[in-house]
Amino acid sequence: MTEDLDALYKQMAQSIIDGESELAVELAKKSIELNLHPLDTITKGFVVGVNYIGDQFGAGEAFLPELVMAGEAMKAAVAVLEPELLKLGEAREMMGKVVLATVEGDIHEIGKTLVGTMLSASGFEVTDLGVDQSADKIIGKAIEIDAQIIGMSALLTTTMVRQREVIEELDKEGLRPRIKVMVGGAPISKDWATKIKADGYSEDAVGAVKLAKELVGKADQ
Ligand code: B12
Repeated sequence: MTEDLDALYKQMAQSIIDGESELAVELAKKSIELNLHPLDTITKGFVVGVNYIGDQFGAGEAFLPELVMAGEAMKAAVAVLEPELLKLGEAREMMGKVVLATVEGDIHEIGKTLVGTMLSASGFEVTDLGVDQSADKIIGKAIEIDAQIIGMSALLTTTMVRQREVIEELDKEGLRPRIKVMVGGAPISKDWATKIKADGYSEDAVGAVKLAKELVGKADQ
């Protein structure tokens, strides 16, 4: 059984590497039939593939069309699994309001959306603004809905500086510490979060939920 499972995870990774959206969707559905944990399916299966193609691209051994197709396949697979992730959360008290966005100039959305789904499943009310969002839009929405947390994703070394801009703007307007800021994305580190004075950083969606709970003072729930 474990060997079968390993083979299935490998097939999932390969479907992303090959940019085979239909196959990725089929495999995601199969994982649900097999009652696999959706987060395992994502992290042990599909993410392995998208990371591989990302590394290949970084090394000049894969090109933009392959990156785009892998991204599409990844998005399609995660979309099948999102309702399953939401089902994992039980109804409970509202934990807090989060405005989530990928920063301006950056269109990577898969990780940000996954973080949003996990936060929703854990009782947070999430307003996902989507990708390529300016500081003004992010802060404006947070004020409008009286959010406790702003979560920002950045996947490019050229766009991670935008996270700092949002924090500086919040400081200037005297909106901290009322609005806490958490940051994430592949190039983001704890050091970066400290440097830009974010309230927290997490390297994955499970950690993002833990962090968000800490930021609203509900770490024990
Ligand atoms: C898929 C992909 C794309 C897709 C995105 C599709 C989509 N709809 O999102 C497409 C093809 C569009 C794309 C485009 C580009 N990409 Co791209 N892409 C990737 C790739 C392979 C995977 C990203 C991904 O989805 N990972 C899977 C998810 C689940 O992981 P994640 O995003 O890291 O998110 C997790 C954590 O980071 C964290 N997290 C994320 N957000 C947040 C937020 C908060 C608040 C918290 C707490 C946590 C958190 O939790 C998530 C879940 O566990 C990465 C390589 C990589 N390994 O990261 C390159 C990569 C990020 N891309 C790269 C590049 C260069 C580009 C392009 C500039 C290419 C080009 N020449 O046009 C463009 C940029 C366009 C733009 N302006 O944004 C480079 C960046 C290099 C750099 N140092 O800046 C990378 C690293 C590839 C490489 N090795 O060169 N890309």
